[in-house]
Amino acid sequence: MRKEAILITGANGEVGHGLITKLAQNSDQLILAVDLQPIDKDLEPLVHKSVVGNVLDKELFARLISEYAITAIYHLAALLSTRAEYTPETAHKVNVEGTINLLQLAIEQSHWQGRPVKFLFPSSIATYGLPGKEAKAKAGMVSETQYNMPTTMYGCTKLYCEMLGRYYNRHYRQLAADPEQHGVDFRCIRFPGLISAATVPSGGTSDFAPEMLHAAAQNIPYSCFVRPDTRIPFMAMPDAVTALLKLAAAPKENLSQIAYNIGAFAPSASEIHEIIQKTYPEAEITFEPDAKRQQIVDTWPEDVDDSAARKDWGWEPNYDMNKAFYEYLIPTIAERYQTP
Ligand code: AKB
Repeated sequence: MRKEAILITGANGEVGHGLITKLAQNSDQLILAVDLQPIDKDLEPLVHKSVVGNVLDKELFARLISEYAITAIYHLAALLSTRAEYTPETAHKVNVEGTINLLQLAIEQSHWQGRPVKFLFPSSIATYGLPGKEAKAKAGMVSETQYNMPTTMYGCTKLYCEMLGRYYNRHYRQLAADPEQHGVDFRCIRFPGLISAATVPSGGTSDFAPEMLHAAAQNIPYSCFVRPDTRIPFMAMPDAVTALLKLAAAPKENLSQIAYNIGAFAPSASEIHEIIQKTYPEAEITFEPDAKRQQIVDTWPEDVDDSAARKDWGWEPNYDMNKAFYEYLIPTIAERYQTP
């Protein structure tokens, strides 16, 4: 008999860290972790098995399913928005083909198990493409169906993978003589910029907020690559992990859509600067906008309308901006860098 397990790709990433920690605390399900790098030391004791490998490597997944029945997949591996612009075709390969490989694995596993396998997918505010900063200010909160015109390869791949998820969920091989019995139970969250105390992100365009904070805590000068008035939604990492687990646990019949916005707080870069400067008055933070990265952030919304998530599966952030900084980020980061 194969053992039942949850599969997590991109396990070493920001979300992976928080998710594995929480899953290991709250359930006895076996966790299979896949990442390009060997699993981080702090995660090692929490997972049943870790595999170093690429989401494009079908053999790797074939070997895993010979041993395990995968009951749920958290497919976190992706190239983020800034990095993807340097190698757009590679980003397309990793983000889209990687997702198809996992969707295919999910559908095969659904057949074996006679029930849909859950597939949790982190999408992003990068799926939006507002025409510019005036339109952005005018639009305010955007709903899931507005401005789906991403300008980055990352945004394009995320939006397309949402569509693929819908296809595998509802329409897979719709012309076959034996139409799909189970499908993949695909559920997706469009995350805002995430801020974690445990990890510093790399390759994203919303990274200015976590970079500013981690630099200040280490007393390293930081030059912010967007204008002070730049506003996008952000969220503390524990809320992002809670949201994934909450969406995963929601009764299927309550879910009226495939992809959900979730929001928490939507500060400008200067408001983030102010709160950091209050705790670290010595911090050397300057603003030197990079016109090209700024252009990307100017296409992302100021805030998101998350009423569908609130209604369908009870989404509610636990951390507003003050709580995120004063009760989670600043104390945890101080401990990490041993600052007073
Ligand atoms: C990025 O900046 O690429 C990500 C995102 C907003 O999805 N953090």
